[in-house]
Amino acid sequence: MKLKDTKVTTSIIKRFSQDLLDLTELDVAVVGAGPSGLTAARYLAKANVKVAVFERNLHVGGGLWGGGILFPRVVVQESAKGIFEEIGIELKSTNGGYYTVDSVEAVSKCTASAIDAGASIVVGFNVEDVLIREGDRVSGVVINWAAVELAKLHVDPVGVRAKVVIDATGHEASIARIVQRKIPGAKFPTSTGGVVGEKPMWAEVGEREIVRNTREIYPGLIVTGMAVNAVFGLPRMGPIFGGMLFSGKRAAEIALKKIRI
Ligand code: 48F
Repeated sequence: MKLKDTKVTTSIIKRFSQDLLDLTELDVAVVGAGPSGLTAARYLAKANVKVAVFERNLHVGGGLWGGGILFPRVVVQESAKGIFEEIGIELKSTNGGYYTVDSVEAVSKCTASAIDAGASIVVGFNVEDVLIREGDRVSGVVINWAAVELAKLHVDPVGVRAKVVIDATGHEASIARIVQRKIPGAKFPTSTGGVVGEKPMWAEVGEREIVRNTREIYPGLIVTGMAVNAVFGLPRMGPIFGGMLFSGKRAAEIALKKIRI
């Protein structure tokens, strides 16, 4: 059979345009495809919620790939074992109730399980703004090709409507910072009323507090993962990852409640 160049072209353009059109109205938009965002997306999709993850890199996984000091293994505490096993990740027991996980396996299975549950993941898209509607509510995200930003091209972005937005952007907490910058008087439930900024590393406290503080910080905006610690001024925790997955799960539970009101 003769391969027609234009068939390759039209197949790609038709398929991706269709996929993208389908994502213009969402139940939940997750920003960032790190462990917390992927986990939130998986639980939401499992509950039949229309959810898409927008990731600015061409790869998913965020800070999970690099493990600790570039040794691609991360640590999981006893209490978080189940949430990793749920998606078939193998845990190797070390000393004193700690387990190690292969980063590549963890990224792959967090991603595959989210997709299999029905979540869409789009890479190469930067979320550069939010939509504010219905009074003062975060009602969607504003996206552009990350390549446009990298090349510093003057190209306008487009909007995507979502009932709930989840900031899973990691240390940057970039969506919370956008809301803080663009909405004068916006108040978050933090000690300063805004993004406090992450504190020095203390795994024990960081892991304990991340789930407790995973919440809606502004109408329509939920924070999860390291973005929680950045927003609330909590310590970072280094290469221990139980809290990331638990926080993603908690964000999904909160989003579900909001959607179903
Ligand atoms: O950083 P990241 O992995 O966030 P996380 O899910 O997990 C944190 C851990 O990896 C690690 C840690 C564990 O103790 O400290 O750092 O909280 O993933 C965040 C993802 O968000 C993307 C970014 O490229 C990364 O893949 N991202 C950030 N800002 C934007 C974004 C944006 N404005 N638009 C799209 N993607």
